[in-house]
Amino acid sequence: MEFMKQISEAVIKGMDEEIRKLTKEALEAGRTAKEILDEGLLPGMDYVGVRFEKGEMFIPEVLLSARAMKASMEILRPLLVKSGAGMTRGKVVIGTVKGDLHDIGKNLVGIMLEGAGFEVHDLGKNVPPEAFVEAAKEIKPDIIGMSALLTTTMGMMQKTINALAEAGIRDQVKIMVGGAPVTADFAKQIGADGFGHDAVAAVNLAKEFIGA
Ligand code: B1M
Repeated sequence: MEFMKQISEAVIKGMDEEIRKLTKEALEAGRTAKEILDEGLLPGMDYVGVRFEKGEMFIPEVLLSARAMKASMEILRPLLVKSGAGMTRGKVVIGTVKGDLHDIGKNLVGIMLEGAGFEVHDLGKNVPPEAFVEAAKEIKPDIIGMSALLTTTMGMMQKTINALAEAGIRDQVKIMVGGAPVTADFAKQIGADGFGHDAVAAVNLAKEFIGA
C-alpha cells in the first residue's frame, strides 16, 4: 500500500507505534512533511470525524487516533518549523478556549506560525478568558489566536474578547479565531479581526496583521 494511505489508516486505527515507523519511512523515501500532513494525516482524521459523527466510532477510538496523529506530528514538527528558523516576525499567544479540549488543529496552527517565523506562546486547551488576559499582559503579543471546535464553546471567544476589552488590552492586539464551526461572519460578529479556515490561512492572516 502507498505510504500516504498507510499513514491515513494508521491514524484511523490509532496505531501510534506503526505511524512513527511509517512517517520516518515516508520521509526517507523523499516525501515532505507537508505532503505527509496533507495527504496522510489530515484525510485520516477527516475520516475519523465522519465515522464519529455517524456513531461508527467512539471517543476512546477517537482519542487513539488523536494520539497517533500527535506521534507523527512530533516527528514532522521540526521539519515544518524549519523553513522559518531564525526569523521573528512577531509574537502570537494561542489557545483553545475554555470548555474545549480539542487541540490538534490549534497545535497545527501554532506549528505553522512558528514555521513562518512567529514566536508562538501556546496556552494549551481549556483556556479561560482570564488566562488570555494574563498572557497578553505578560507577553505583549502582536496577535492573540483562539481556537474552538464545539458550537457550545464558540461563545467563549466573545467572552475572551470582552475580557480583553475590559482589561484595556483589546486595541493593542489583533485577534484571530478559527476552528471547524467558526466562520468569517461569526468572527466579524464577535469583533475579532480575522478568521482562518485552516492553518495556512491562519499564517497568511497573521502575516497580513503585521504587514509582512
Ligand atoms: Co470531538 N467533536 N468531541 N473530540 N472531535 C468534533 C469537533 C465534532 C465535530 C465531531 C462530530 O460530531 N462530528 C463534534 C462537535 C459538534 C459540534 O459542536 N458541532 C465533537 C464532539 C461533540 C465532542 C464531544 C462533546 C464528544 C462527547 O464527549 N460526547 C467531546 C468534547 C470534549 C471537549 O472539548 N470538552 C469531544 C472530544 C473529542 C476528543 C477528546 C475525543 C478528541 C480531541 C483530541 C484532541 O484534540 N487532543 C476529538 C476529536 C479528535 C474530534 C474530531 C474527530 C477531529 C478534530 C480534529 O482534530 N480535526 C472532530 C470532528 C471533525 O472535526 N471532523 C470532533 C483535525 C484538525 C487538524 O482540524 O481542529 O478543524 P481542526 O483545525 C483546523 C481548522 O479548523 C483550523 O486550522 C486547523 C488546521 O487546518 N483552525 C484554526 C483550528 N483552530 C484554529 C485557530 C485559528 C485559525 C485556524 O486561529 C487562531
